[in-house]
Amino acid sequence: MFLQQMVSLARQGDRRALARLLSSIENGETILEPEIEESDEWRILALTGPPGVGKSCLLDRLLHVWTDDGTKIAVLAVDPSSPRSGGALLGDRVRMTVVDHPEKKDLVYVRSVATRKSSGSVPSVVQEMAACLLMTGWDRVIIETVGAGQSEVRCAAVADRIVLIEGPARGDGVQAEKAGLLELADAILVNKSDLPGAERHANELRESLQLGNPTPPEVQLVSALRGDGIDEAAVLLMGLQQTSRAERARWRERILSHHERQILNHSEFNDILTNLEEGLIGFDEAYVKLREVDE
Ligand SMILES: Nc1nc2c(ncn2[C@@H]2O[C@H](COP(=O)(O)OP(=O)(O)OP(=O)(O)O)[C@@H](O)[C@H]2O)c(=O)[nH]1
Ligand SMILES: [Mg+2]
Repeated sequence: MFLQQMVSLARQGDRRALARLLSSIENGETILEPEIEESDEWRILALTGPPGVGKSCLLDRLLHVWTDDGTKIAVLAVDPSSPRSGGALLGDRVRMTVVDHPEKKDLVYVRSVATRKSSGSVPSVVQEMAACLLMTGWDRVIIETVGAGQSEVRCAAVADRIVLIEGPARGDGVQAEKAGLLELADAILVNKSDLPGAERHANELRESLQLGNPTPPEVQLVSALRGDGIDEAAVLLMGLQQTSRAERARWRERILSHHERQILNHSEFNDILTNLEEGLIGFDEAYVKLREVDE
């Protein structure tokens, strides 16, 4: 009842209802069962990359362009729980200018996902929130996530396409490769092209991607600060097709995340942990139980 009513209000543009709906998913009070559809046109796009690389600034620029034709776009900004010290993060976030723009503000919705609050699997929560936004009349959903840990990588894998945002070279090689992010990317934007080292890094990435890869993802230079390359990036991303290599990596992440979600949401999960703790059952038995279909 609550769900239907809130969905219907949110569809009519009631942002308080939408916020309540998303919070109830975030808190695990509402569980949606999103279906993963495959189509040529993406509905969920992930922007991922190291902290401070300019993801939010870039997204703000892209939103200004993408909403020009009236497309309604919602953003889920996933707050990392680990990479930087907790509290200050939200305040740290660059304010999106598009949300204050008189003609654009109704076409954009920005919502943070506080991963620290979540007791369940974060990627599942993000996936359900994205599905909820699509259900309530948003044309596209963008997930902004710091590509730092495995959980963040899985958040990105929820999306239909993944765009990796990089910055100028820092002299320590291609970090994204280590994080397993490079193989998930359908395109790469090297931001801060106004700074030295950006072009060098773009070349490093191109070289690294060409190794054993017949159809490497595109690498483009942009500057969110100056607005250079933004129109080109907006076109590239909007029409982005998935690369087969990224598709395979994404399915892998999705299966792992589904598995984790099933286990975390199992009705007996806490009891089984207690039994393990008390030595009443062993690991094998516990695991078999957790994999039994839960009614
Ligand atoms: N020089 C330069 N600075 C930029 C550019 N884009 C963003 N910045 C600056 O980089 C800093 C971080 O920008 P954000 O957009 O917050 O970066 P982010 O990747 O979203 O950061 P987190 O969400 O905290 O991971 C800000 O101080 C921006 O002003 C750019 O193209 N050139
Ligand atoms: Mg940001």
